[in-house]
Amino acid sequence: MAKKLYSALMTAFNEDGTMNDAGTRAMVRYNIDVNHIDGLYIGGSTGEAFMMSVAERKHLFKIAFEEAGDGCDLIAQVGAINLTEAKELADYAVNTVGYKTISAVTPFYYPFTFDQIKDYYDSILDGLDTQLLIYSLPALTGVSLSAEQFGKLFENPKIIGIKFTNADFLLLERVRKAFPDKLIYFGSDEMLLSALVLGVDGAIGSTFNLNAKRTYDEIAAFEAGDNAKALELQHISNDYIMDVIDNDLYPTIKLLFHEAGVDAGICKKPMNAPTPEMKAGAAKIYAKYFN
Ligand code: HMN
Repeated sequence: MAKKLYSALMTAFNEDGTMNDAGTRAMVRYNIDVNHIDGLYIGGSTGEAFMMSVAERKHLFKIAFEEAGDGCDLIAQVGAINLTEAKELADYAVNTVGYKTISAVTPFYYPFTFDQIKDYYDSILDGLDTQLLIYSLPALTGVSLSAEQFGKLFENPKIIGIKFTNADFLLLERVRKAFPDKLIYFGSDEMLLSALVLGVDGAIGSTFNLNAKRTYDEIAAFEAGDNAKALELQHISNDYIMDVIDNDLYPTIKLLFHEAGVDAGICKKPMNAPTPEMKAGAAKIYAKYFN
């Protein structure tokens, strides 16, 4: 099965923190029309969803779905530390809007037991006709799951895989071997090539919003057995990703969209508003990697 690339969709905001729908829709369009992306991961970390109200998250699911039409796969990230809200978001995404696939971040902040985490996933899925990707991101959530624990979550047949944002390659290999039929989408864009070697099904990430073509070329080179070319492309992508991180990750991706002619709005506070220095930095990055 061909490996798939999903951009983690950004949410555009106005200076007063309200949602900028035109900007979000324009980023959906860019991903479909210019990147020819396989899919979009909506309302994740890159989407700033954890700083949005439930009403705003629902609105995001609705406009992204409307704009994308059948142009690409869509995954709605419904996870929230408030399980009632996560269930409401899941029900809305699936039954009101029509998403076929959802994802949920592991519940974070409090040190929940594994049984509590399993109950969270089973509760989100209870009564819903859908499929779910576990969103595992230990660096930000503090929640690390073992291969055995992933296996226990997979006992729920609606759980089809993992969005694996983790540099633990031994764990990735163990999970890949133990669950060959589950989907694993890798989430650390800068380590994609190593994850491809371990047999991931694709990747979901923020940096593909602008860097999709180079990443598709890398995957194609890897699949053709041209590891030297794949590594050369990963080196360039990583130069790009490091430059973007140094310039402030999420605000800079939005500035790069501006450079590409897409009015992507800005980030929501407490993320940074773009400064003249950041704008100049983004213009340089765009000229260096995309011209
Ligand atoms: C999401 O939930 O929005 C993303 O899919 C998360 C994704 O794994 C990104 N992780 C974070 O932003 C924390 C990566 O694409 C990441 O931005 C990239 O590898 C640069 O470090």
